[in-house]
Amino acid sequence: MLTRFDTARYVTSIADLAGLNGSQLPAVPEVAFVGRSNAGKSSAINALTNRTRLAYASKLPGRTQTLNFFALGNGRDPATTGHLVDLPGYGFAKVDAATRRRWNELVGGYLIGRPELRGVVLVIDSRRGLMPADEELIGLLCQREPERAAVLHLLLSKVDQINTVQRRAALAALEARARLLPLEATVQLFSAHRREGVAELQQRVGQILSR
Ligand SMILES: Nc1nc2c(ncn2[C@@H]2O[C@H](COP(=O)(O)OP(=O)(O)OP(=O)(O)O)[C@@H](O)[C@H]2O)c(=O)[nH]1
Ligand SMILES: [Mg+2]
Repeated sequence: MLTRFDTARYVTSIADLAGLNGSQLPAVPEVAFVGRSNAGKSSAINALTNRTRLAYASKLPGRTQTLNFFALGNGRDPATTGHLVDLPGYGFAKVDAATRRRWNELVGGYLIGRPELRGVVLVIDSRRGLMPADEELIGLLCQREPERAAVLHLLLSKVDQINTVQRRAALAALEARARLLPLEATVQLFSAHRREGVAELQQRVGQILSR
């Protein structure tokens, strides 16, 4: 059976907030993928949609600089019922002030103000854990109007790189942090390379899109 994730297709890349407001995108529920540069956002979207190159997974950090929209359908029905949005990464040291300002305006404006945003998948390299820049991003999400509150799904990525004890520790630390957040937050382990946690991610993203 075709799931909504199998029908995912690239729609458009948006470079600034004016472009977002002027876009002809249908107003359907959205889930955004955010995280530090190189955390594994694009790889997570590819794994989620059973594709190898839907969201281009780059080896160069900081490659994605636009909001990249992917449309989800409903089985064979081509009508768009939801969007996945791949956001530019942050926390990459070698970026100039102008790029940083553009990022703040675009991603901050999107996360705080986008009416269609239902939830955010925050991708965190499981070898590093939650970093200050991730906390700042969660802070942006917490600035949304209460009636437009979005949920957070914390994805501990690249768990193929750590052992069982480290996995347990990383999960426990993040769950402890999640419990203290002023928004609904869930946590899971994930590996795009080994396709671990793909079904769990599909289920959670599906739930968030149906909120
Ligand atoms: N070992 C391992 N490496 C991974 C995994 N997922 C992604 N990577 C690697 O991590 C690097 C970054 O992956 P991307 O998916 O491009 O990361 P991103 O967060 O989209 O990066 P930006 O778009 O630059 O912000 C690539 O070299 C991937 O091959 C994983 O599950 N395991
Ligand atoms: Mg990317």
